[in-house]
Amino acid sequence: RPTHTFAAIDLGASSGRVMVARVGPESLRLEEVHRFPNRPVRVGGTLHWDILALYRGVLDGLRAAGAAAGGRLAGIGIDSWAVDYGLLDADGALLGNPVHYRDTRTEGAPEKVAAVLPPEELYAATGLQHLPFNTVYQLVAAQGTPLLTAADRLLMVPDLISYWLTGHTGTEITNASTTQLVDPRTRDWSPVVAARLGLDLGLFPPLRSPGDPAGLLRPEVLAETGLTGPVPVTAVGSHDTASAVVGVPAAGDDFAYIATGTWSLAGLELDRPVLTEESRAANFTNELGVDGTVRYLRNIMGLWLLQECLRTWEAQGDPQDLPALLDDAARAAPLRSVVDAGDPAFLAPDDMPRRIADACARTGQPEPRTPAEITRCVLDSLALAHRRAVEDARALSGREVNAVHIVGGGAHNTLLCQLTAEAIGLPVVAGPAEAAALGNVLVQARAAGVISGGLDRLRALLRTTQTLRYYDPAGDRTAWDEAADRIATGRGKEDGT
Ligand code: ADP
Ligand code: LRH
Repeated sequence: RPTHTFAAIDLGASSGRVMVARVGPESLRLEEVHRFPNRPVRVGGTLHWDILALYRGVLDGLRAAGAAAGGRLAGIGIDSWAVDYGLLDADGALLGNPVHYRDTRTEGAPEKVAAVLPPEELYAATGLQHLPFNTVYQLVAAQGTPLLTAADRLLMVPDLISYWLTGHTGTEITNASTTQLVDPRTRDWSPVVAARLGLDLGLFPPLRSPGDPAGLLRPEVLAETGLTGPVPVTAVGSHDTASAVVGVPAAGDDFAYIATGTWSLAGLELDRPVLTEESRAANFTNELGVDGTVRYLRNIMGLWLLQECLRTWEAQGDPQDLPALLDDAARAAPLRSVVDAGDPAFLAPDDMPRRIADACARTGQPEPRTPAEITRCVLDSLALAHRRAVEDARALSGREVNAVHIVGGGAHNTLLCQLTAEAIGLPVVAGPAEAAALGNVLVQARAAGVISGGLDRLRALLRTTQTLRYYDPAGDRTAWDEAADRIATGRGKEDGT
């Protein structure tokens, strides 16, 4: 049977990668052709994405993809992390450099927004979890600045890369839903929210959906990458988490997913949003998914906690080898100290081992000291946060859950997968690690007519072609209950409740 070769550009907060997939009606083979680090840059007191370095990584990756595919690609799709954007002037030139969601410029913006639009009303209109960096807060923080005033258009990061590759603009809906300016019921902008906050929706190019054409590679891109035209770019779930959820190899609908990379995004796929006050209080988000679905999930701090520990140890002259560290962590005392992986104290880049030890001390637990103890604390804490998110999602949506899927880079972390299975008390299926790239190419291949069917059909192809690992929920649940109580008590103390 003939196969077609597609490229997925997947930009994560820790690395960007270009993957090539050979897809046929019953076959799917993914190959990484280029990976490059994503290193933010602080300049003038502001934390930026190095967007041109990322774009260079994209071009290098497309050149490598062309080399792997004999110069011919059937299509390209782009996904990246959410919420961030670039501004263009009327000539289409980039104004300034996209700001990183971990920058502190949004401090005070949630309070400013709440003064004109109470959190209850904002949630009822947009269904988005309160995260201090949602695009809406970034825009309110930038209101009146020369840059925003000069802007003619605003492009979310994957739409910006797509614009540079094709010369055409658009706003892909799954990523637009992370701006907190979209109504998840209508799957369209919320003019009421924008008007109340004085934000101009005219900055956004028209909405497009996964599967829509996004333009052809420009001649200068073909020349630079050695690709033979025409090469179509197709809109995919351009929010990486939307593509990762397409890449969950589940059968049926009684599953929860945890996309674990820099963040852990844990929740359910639903066909309509849950906009209740209980859902807002539990800080659950209703992001939009592919094929009219809703991604009902909670953002959990994720492996950022470990990445930032590794960065700190390295800066302190004590670099760690990740596989050896994870082996040591597996032998460290379990559940000795745990932290709340939703604590905003962990959001910004800084000394993470210190912040973790401080959080343990604040909640009356022993301070982890060695890298192995700190790593065990991080992984136990993530497993607990995964459990809480899955239990809350079940209770708030009424959906039955019988299996948990872990996808993303964290699927390689066998200790995290095992701890998550034990904490939740349900079987865990781990993999694929590159779910976002797979979800990206599956949507392209379907749009190109190479494969057909709904998400269930795309997932069936994953089950027959990808390697998965299974984890049994063995062990003593009472230890996890007791640790969960410690976090709840700590949270209570910090809230003053
Ligand atoms: P993002 O897309 O947010 O950049 P990824 O999904 O690529 O993140 O996940 C990156 C994380 O996955 C790393 O920080 C690391 O913790 C984990 N990871 C990747 N490979 C391995 C591995 N071989 N063993 C253990 N953990 C791994
Ligand atoms: C994961 C992710 C997540 C967002 C965050 C900003 O890469 O897209 O879904 O909340 O980055």
